[in-house]
Amino acid sequence: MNQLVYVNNPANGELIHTLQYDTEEAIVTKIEAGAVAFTSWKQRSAHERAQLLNSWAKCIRENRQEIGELITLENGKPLPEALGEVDYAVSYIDWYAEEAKRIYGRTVPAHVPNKRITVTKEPIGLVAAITPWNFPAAMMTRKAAPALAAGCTFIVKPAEETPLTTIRLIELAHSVGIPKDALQYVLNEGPKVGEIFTSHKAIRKITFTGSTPVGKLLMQQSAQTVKHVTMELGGHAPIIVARDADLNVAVEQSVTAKFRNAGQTCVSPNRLIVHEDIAEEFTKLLVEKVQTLKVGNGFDPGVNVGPIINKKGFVKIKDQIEDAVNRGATLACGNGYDTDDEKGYYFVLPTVITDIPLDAKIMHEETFGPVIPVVKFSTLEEAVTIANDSPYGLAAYFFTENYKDGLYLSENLHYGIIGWNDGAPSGAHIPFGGMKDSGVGREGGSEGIEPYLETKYLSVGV
Ligand code: TXE
Repeated sequence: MNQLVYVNNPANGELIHTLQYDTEEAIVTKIEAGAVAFTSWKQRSAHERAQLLNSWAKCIRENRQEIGELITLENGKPLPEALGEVDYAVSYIDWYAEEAKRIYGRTVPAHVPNKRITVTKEPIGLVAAITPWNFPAAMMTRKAAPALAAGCTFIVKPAEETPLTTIRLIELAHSVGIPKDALQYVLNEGPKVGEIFTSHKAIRKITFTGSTPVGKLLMQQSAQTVKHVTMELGGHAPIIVARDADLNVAVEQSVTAKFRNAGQTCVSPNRLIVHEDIAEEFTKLLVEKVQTLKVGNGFDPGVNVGPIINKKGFVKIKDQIEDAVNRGATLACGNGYDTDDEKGYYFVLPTVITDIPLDAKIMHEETFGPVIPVVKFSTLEEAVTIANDSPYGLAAYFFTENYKDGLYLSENLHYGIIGWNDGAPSGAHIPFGGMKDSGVGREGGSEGIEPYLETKYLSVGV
């Protein structure tokens, strides 16, 4: 008898759906089918693959409301945000349908007259993905679309918390003609699937979005069979607010970026680093704005901040707040929870923390919750030192009207994504990814298809 997976609504703990885990044998059978499907999928023309991706995108758009509601149901984010995620997810399919037609090779001038040298690109093979629960649609399409466009076949294990969106997206793909074995999912616990995926020789690449410890483990395991890896791991984004920043813009954008998905995004700002001359005014405006945010069930109109995904996530956030308070920090607003262990839901009030020492946990650990500390700086060099004092290097933001200061910050922040007067620098057309413990590789843009391609070089004697 297969083990059951229970999918619960994080807003009230209610059971939404019950699914069966795949057995180990079933997972291996699917991997083998994916490897067989690769030989025919890669032979389809790039134009045909693009057409199928376009049909998939169209079909998801036609079912936008249903998919959005599914995301809110299993992830908890407010419905308008969930619908925005559907649009964002589809934009990756649109983009890679076009990129499929732009996979070029080149001719290299030979070093002797009687040779011709060409370099071509080929799909890597069967790709396995492991995705998180915070963007159940977008994290899947951001990986599946470039893989399929490149000519790879694809198998994904969605997060235990949010498998329903992935399953539905794959059903829609099959309904428009993407072959069943070219795009598959498996259900089982992360560690078990991780071991099977990484040890199976037919899988040539692992693409993962999730926590840094799991990413490190998957990289180690993937080394056994020398797989390619793309790792999109955690983040701990700083926002630097310079003395000359437009405070209204800085507050508006900081709040939007921070509290989206209840702070459960890898690019969520986790540290506000504000010039000492404007810190008081900035904090006042920030707290006023944060106090307008409505917390609740993502299906209720006007809700801005939904539940925390599960107890584990909640415990981490609460521990960071308590640690800050124990070290003498002040809670400028927030400091409240609505939880029910028995039912299984966890809400955290949007919280702003001030007077916090730099060695507090929240200044160094990824928060993944609707909480943000504010610290002061006096020189830009100091701001950069605080901002870079993190094992992570995914996204960093700053607000300044000064061109030279902006260049200084953008060149000295060790992050893969920089937002200058911009709290939302993501999109299908641009490379997303981080430095240091935030991962390896980029997703999106022309860079995002490269990790699914091998380079082959042909030397012909003539
Ligand atoms: O992550 P996990 P969790 C960070 C964030 C969050 C923390 C924990 O800080 O609070 O991680 O979240 C699968 N082998 N991010 O526990 O465990 C798991 O089944 C293979 C940031 O949800 O990394 C799920 O599908 N796979 C991140 C996926 O990994 C394993 C998004 C993510 O789960 C596995 C999510 C294993 N041994 C969390 N163990 C981002 N970059 O946005 C688990 N998994």
